Amino acid sequence: MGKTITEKIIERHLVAGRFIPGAEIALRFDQTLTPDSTGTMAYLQFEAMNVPRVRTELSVSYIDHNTLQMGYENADDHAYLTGIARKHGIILSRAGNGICHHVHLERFGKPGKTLIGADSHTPTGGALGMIAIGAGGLDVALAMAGEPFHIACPQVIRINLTGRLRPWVSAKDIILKVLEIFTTKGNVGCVFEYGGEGLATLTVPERGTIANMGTECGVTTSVFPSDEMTRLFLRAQRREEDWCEIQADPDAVYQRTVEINLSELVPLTAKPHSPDQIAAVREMGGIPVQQVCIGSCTNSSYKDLVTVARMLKGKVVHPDVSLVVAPGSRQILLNLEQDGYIADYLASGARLMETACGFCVGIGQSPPTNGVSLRTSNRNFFGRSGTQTGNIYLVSPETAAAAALTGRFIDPRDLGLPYAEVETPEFFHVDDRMFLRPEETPDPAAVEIVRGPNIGLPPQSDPLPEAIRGEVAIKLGDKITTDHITPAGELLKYRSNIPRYAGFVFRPVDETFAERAQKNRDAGRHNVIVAGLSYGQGSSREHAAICPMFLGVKAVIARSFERIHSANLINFGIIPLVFSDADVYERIAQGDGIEIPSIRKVILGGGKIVVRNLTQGNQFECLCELTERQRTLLLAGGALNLKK
Ligand code: MIC
Ligand code: SF4
Repeated sequence: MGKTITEKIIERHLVAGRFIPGAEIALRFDQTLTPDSTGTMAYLQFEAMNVPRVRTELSVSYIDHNTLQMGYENADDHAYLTGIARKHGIILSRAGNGICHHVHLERFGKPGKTLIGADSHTPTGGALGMIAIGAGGLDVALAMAGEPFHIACPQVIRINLTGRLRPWVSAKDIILKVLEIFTTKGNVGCVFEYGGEGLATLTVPERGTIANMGTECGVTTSVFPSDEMTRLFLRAQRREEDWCEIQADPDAVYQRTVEINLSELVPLTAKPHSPDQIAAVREMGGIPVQQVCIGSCTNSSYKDLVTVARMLKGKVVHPDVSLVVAPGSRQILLNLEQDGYIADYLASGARLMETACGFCVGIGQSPPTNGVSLRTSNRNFFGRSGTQTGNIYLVSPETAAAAALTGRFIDPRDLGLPYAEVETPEFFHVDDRMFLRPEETPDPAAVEIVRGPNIGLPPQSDPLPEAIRGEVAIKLGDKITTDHITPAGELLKYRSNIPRYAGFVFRPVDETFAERAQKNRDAGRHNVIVAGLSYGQGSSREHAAICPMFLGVKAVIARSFERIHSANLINFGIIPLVFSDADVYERIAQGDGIEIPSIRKVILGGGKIVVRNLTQGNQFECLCELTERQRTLLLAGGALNLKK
């Protein structure tokens, strides 16, 4: 029987287990990446492991999320990250060099390799034919220490692309179509593997847009073949020697195959507040738009930004619109400048932002009250933009530029502009001088790590208690994202200060949660979170587990969990429990007294998990599928306790 691309790459990296979908496997990771936002915590934990040099082929630390540096905290984090990189053999990509996923595609990704990153959009690397997976910082720290990563062996879904995109329809519209088909829930444990003749016209950055937003479906990763397009991209990056061909076997077997005919696609949008609320742009009825943001790891490639520059050339942004543009990397910016496009942007009145995540994670550019903001990024979760009443629509660069020019939500095909496909340059202007490389530090052991006052200790957790006794500290609905649990934006600067950051847990949905939970904890009572479907969507931030742990949360009972978050909960000793009967969710209330007796014994020896609702005088069963390894982690109170 033939093999899928996923199976071929995974098999070459197996440390334990076999390629049997659903079974736990342990994988060796060749490469790691961290952004600054999750990196500090990842490296604090790496330091606690006492491993002098990273044990990967390549580890890169990017300063890319919060480069605004309001207050001293981010600058202190960045100084810490620089010292850590020098001491432990990690490449540092300095602030201003670009967003990790763009830069990694350009300079480091290699077909056939494995990459684990402390950012949920790490699967962008799948555009180069890699198995690239997002995880919590602790799992990435373990990978840097040479430990394998454990994961359920994925089911492989083939997405077969036929036909060819029509003018003004682009890669973003493909992935929005995928989101319409698969939605943001129910895809845990799957990989999207792309194939079909439609691929021949999609360049690596366009594939990157698609792989990037597979994350919004909740899949483990997305992967493309490594083909002639891949070779051309690596050649343009002056690293053709990194190319090798990887294709699925013609008789490979997939769990499911979905066909998308590119010729039939039209410009699409994801409406507020979820990336799966898909509609055709023409259905939006030309509603007025106040803000357009072009950038992020999804859509700010050279091709994206040349397309937009050509649309703007000789015109001025509509008087009611603020247009901001943030190129994905310094390389993209340098190439745009060299080819004369920056002048077109500036002449049009576009506001050039730094090559960083910025607006995408609510660091600046919050839209006005009730404002409509069209963005080329990947997440429009409630409140993420920094304006609770903001309405964020996700669109392609073409649709974004059309709105910037007209002040309305308009299909770019209706502008009547001439269309010319942007060609990828034969060679990009490559400039690697914003990387600090390990070989530039002659005596790593002598490097002093600078720790600003905001940088705390690695998280401490207690072993699992004999029983959980406390209350339902909060009851939530479906699709609670990690942006609800631990909001980012202006609070990103507290990522290295858990006691401080914990004070904001669930702030977008319930400002009183942290205080309530803290009181329970101080009174020796445990906190339990109750939630609906797909709990923990979105970011890989392990803070969404660490901060609740700090507040004394011992279990989350939900109707279902997303992969990275559920792994993070276990990593920090919080038990993810699933209602065995969906009706119980309806009956349980916030404030109910809860007891989970003998939980230590059940986790250790197996058996039914019975939860007693002391307020309502009933009890119910929960499911908790755990591997041996996960049981050990939970009993120890988390992975760091074990590794130490
Ligand atoms: C995001 O897009 O939400 C982030 C910010 O990149 C996160 C990482 C973080 O929370 O720091 C992610 O996607 O994992
Ligand atoms: Fe940065 Fe946004 Fe991409 Fe997250 S999704 S890595 S915040 S650009």
